[in-house]
Amino acid sequence: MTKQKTAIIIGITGQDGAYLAQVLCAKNYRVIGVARRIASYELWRLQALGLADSDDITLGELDIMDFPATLRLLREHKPDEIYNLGGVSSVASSFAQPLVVSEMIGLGTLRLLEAILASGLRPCYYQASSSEMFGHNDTRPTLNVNGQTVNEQSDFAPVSPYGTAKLYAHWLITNYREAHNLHASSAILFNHESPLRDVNFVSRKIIHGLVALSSGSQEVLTLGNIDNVRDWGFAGDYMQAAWAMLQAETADDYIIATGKPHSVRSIVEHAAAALDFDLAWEGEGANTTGIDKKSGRLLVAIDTRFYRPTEPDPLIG
Ligand code: NAP
Ligand code: F7E
Repeated sequence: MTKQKTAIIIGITGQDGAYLAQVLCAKNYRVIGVARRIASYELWRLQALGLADSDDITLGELDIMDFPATLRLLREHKPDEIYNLGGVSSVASSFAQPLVVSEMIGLGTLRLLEAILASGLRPCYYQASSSEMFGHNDTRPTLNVNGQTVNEQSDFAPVSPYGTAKLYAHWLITNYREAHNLHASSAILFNHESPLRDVNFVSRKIIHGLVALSSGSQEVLTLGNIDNVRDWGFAGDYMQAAWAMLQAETADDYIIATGKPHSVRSIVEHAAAALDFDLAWEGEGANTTGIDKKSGRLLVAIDTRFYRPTEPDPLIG
């Protein structure tokens, strides 16, 4: 069957890349999927979705910092759509490696936009912006958070190098849309999870840790601030939204969220109940512990090394 459109996914080996590939293949796209490395072990997510050997997907290596390689890729495949998911996605890592993370997210996006202009092509463009750009309102009283939802008009006040770099990239999209008339849209994505999430993010870390404990592991699950609140959704749904954004006649910014707040603590409670633990919390703050009342075993403890120097307010979209 003749392919409907060609799309480039930058970051196809990540969580969203795998789900987006699934969405596009189902819509009869020719998918060009790139990431910095395409080693076989990096393809576990595509394998999980049955897509690693798909004839509809051409895999290749690309670092978005490499302008000539990006330009070659664009000229070779002449995409109708480009999805930029590439970059370090860990907020915690951005405190440890602020320069690397900021250059990749900020200047990586700029290089990609410049490569699009240099190619002479006019693909529709998707930018993975983040709710981390909203940050907190201690110094910005106009920010509409703390129990209320934020929207596309809310002020930004990022509190991490990751959020700050994402905001720089976000404003680039707005500028290139206006200055160069590009069909470039930003998804302001709130946290989204799945079985394909990296195990260092809190949802998978909790499930992974508690499943191990229920299978006999003695290793206590150690977490940071369990009273942090986020708006968590399912990654597969959010990638449906990513595709839909690029089908709109005009480009725009879109919040992608559920509007429902949950704490990290509540995820622990749900996962523990599903695994038949009878979880009881004891203590407060850094001295909090989670005990299985049935066996008396220590399941959860706090390790302040997982606290971040600064955290956004509860982020609800
Ligand atoms: P992920 O699992 O960490 O995937 C990131 C992808 O980018 C991987 O394929 C990674 O592969 C690739 N990548 C990293 N650096 C690159 C570079 N320099 N050049 C090309 N590719 C590069 O992240 P995700 O959860 O799928 O998220 C996708 C995007 O959405 C990210 O930009 C993230 O910041 C953003 N976002 C995610 C969430 C969320 O809750 N998941 C929320 C808001 C925004 P290699 O490292 O092997 O190159
Ligand atoms: O943390 C708290 C942590 O690392 C969620 C990325 O996709 O979403 C993601 O960033 C919350 C935070 O995700 C632990 O402090 C407590 O408040 O799963 P996370 P994140 O940092 O929110 C945003 C929107 C993105 O844009 C990012 O790309 O959980 N937390 N204890 C912990 N977090 C971790 N990782 N580990 C803990 O032990």
